[in-house]
Amino acid sequence: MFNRFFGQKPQEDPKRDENTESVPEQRFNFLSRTKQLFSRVSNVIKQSDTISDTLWDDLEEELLAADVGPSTSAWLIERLRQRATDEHMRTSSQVQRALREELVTLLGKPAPLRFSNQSPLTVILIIGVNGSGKTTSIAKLAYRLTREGHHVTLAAADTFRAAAIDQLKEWGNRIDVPVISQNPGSDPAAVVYDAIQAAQNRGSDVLIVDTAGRLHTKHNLMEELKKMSKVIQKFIADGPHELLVVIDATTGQNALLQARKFAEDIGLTGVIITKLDSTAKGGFAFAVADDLGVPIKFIGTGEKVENLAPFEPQSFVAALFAQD
Ligand SMILES: Nc1nc2c(ncn2[C@@H]2O[C@H](COP(=O)(O)OP(=O)(O)O)[C@@H](O)[C@H]2O)c(=O)[nH]1
Ligand SMILES: [Mg+2]
Repeated sequence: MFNRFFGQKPQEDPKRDENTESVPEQRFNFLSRTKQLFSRVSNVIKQSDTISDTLWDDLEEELLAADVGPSTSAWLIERLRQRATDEHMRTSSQVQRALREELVTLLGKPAPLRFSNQSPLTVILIIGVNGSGKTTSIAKLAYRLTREGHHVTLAAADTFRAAAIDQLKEWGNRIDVPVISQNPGSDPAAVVYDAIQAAQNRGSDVLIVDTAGRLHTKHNLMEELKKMSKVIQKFIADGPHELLVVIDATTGQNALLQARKFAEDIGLTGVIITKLDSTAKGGFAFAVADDLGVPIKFIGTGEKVENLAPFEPQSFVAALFAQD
């Protein structure tokens, strides 16, 4: 399994990312910057002659540098120390293996999208601060689902900015997916109402709702989300089926603080981490999984519509430590 990702060359040209879904060796090119930091994590372990306090201190420092985050890094070190004692570890490769195992465990099991088993229509709400990549991720997800044979409708419930509605419509045109919208400033819950009816009339099986990302008026945003959920539940008792927060990896630990506020106030079901291709802070995924307690469902790996991948913890960790 791990060997599959060994020996791959870092890919310099971001354009080469497209259409590489089916080519395993190239699937993780987008992680090249993050990998540089994780090779330092590996080196600290490899270069250590003994399993000592110095190793644990140096390792923690490198995990922090890789943006794994203070509490997650501290937890990992504690866990590894314990395992090293319990399992009588003597070699650096034992520590290396244990670290990988713990990182995979932190990320949890692969978590596919949840589809309704009661209603023909599954409703997915997408939330997150402006600029995090919500609208782009919605287009990517719609594109992916359409290719898998689903019939998708989109709802432009980010009615706060005219540009947001136009952007979603533009994506809808490009990927040939209907977008239900109203005028800027209209009630997002009314858009959702229309969109559910339209989706049902068209025989769609998935409705994805784009929402506004105004954290500075957090209360209103939460009220808006509750109202949207109520409208959805009028039609579909077990909806919404997914409430996914989009987090921009380039903003690192700050974005995590914002997402935690969402997680505390509403029932998040998962995370989409975007822009992993533009950052060395991919280690941030571990902090996200650890801190928010919901699975990472998808990752954004570029700006193109194909650049959204289901998150696979085991492959992700393997790719981080793959040697070029
Ligand atoms: N490189 C890269 N850029 C992304 C990714 N996802 C989104 N973006 C870019 O991030 C910017 C903001 O995205 P947008 O969808 O408008 O964010 P929204 O305000 O949350 O709806 C756009 O320029 C997108 O092209 C990604 O995975 N990788
Ligand atoms: Mg948007």
